[in-house]
Amino acid sequence: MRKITIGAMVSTDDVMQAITRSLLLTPTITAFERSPDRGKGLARDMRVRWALEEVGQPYDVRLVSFSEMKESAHRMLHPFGQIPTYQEGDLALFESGAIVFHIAERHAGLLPDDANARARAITWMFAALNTVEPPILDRGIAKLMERDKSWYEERLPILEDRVRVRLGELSSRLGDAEWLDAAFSAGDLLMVTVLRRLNGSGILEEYPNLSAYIARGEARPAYKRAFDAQLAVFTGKPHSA
Ligand code: GTB
Repeated sequence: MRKITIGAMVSTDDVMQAITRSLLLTPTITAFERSPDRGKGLARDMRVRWALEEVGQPYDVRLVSFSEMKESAHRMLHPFGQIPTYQEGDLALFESGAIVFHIAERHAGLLPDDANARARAITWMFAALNTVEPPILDRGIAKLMERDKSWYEERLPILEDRVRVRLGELSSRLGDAEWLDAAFSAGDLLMVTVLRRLNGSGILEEYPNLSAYIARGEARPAYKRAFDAQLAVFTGKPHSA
C-alpha cells in the first residue's frame, strides 16, 4: 500500500488505523424510544449523555421501545431489561453510575488527578446514587404508582419529609460552594441529575443553594448539548450541534 507521509509521524496507515479505532470505539448507548418524561431529561440516559459530552466523546444512540427492552437481545446487555446501556468495542455495560464512572476513568475532565480528591469525587458519586437518590425515587414511585391506594395521602408527606432530611443535609454541606468538592466532577454530574428528579415538586425551592447548584450544572455547555440531544428524540427535530 502506498504510504503518504506527512512530516515524520503521520501516514495513511496511521490515519486508517485511527479511523478504524474511532469507529470501533465510538460508544453506543441506549435510550427510551419514547421517554415518559416527554424530553425533560429525567431518564438515566441523560447522565450518560452528559458525561460523554463533558469529556468530548462522540457517541451513538440506539433507541429502544418498552417491549424491546424486555427481549432477550436487550437483556444480554442489561439483565434487568432497562436503559441505559453502553457498548464500546467488545465492552458492554449497564447501570448509569458504572457507565459514568467508566467514562470518567477513561477520559480527563470528570475526576481529579490528585488521588485523594479523586477518591472524594467518587464518594460523591456513591452518595448521589446510594444516599440521595433512594428517598427521591421512593417519592417518585409513590406519585406514579400508588396514587390509588387508600394510604397514599398519608404516606406521601412521610416520603417527602425523608427527601427533605437528605436535601437539608446536602444543603448544609454544600453551603455557598460552587460544587461538592472544589472542581466540578462526576459526583456533581450525578448529584445534579438525581436532584432534577424533584423538578416540579416544590421541594427544591426550599433549598435555594441546591436550586442554584442545579442551575449551575444545567448551565454547563455539555449539559445543554446532552439535554438538547435527548429532547430531539422526543420532538423529532434534529438537535443543532
Ligand atoms: N439503576 C439503574 C441505572 O442507574 O441505570 C436504573 C435504570 C432504570 O431505572 N432505567 C429506567 C428504565 O429502563 C429508565 S430511567 N425503566 C424501564 C423499565 O424498568 O422497564 C428511570 C426513569 C424513567 C422515566 C422517567 N420519567 O419519565 O420522568 C424518569 C426516570
